[in-house]
Amino acid sequence: MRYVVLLLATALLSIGNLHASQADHVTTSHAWIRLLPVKLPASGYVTLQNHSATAVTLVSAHSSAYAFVRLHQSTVASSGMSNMSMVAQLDIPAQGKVTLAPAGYHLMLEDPHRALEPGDIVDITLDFSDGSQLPVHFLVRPANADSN
Ligand SMILES: [Cu+2]
Repeated sequence: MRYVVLLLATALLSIGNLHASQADHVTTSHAWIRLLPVKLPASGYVTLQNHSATAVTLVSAHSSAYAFVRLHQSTVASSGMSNMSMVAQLDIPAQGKVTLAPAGYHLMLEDPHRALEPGDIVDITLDFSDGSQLPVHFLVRPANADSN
C-alpha cells in the first residue's frame, strides 16, 4: 500500500512538472524604461533568465500603462546607420539568458495612458508561447540614464 501511495505521489509530481508553464521558469532582473521627451516612444529593457531544461519563447508583452508594447531589435548597419525592426518571437535558451538592452532587443512603448516620470514603476506583462504570462515591475528612468 505504501508503495502504491509513493507511485501515485511520484506520478502527481511528474504531472506537476509537465504542467509548469514557461513563465514559471523565467526570472527577470534590471527591468527599466528609458523615458524620452515629448511624444517619442519609450524603450523597456530587462534581463530574462530561463531556469528550465528547455527553451522558452517570448512572443509579446502588454501593459495597462501603454496603448502599444512591441518587441523590437535595434541593429547598426556597416554604414553606421541604426535601424529598428519588429521581432516576432524571442527564444531564451535552456538554462540561458537574453538581455534586452540599448542597441539591441527592447520593448517599444508607445502612447502612455498617463504622464510618467523618472522614479515611477510601470507593470509590463511578458507573454510566452504557451500562453503563460509574467508580470514585471519596470523602473522609469530619465532619457540620459546610463545603461547600467
Ligand atoms: Cu523600437
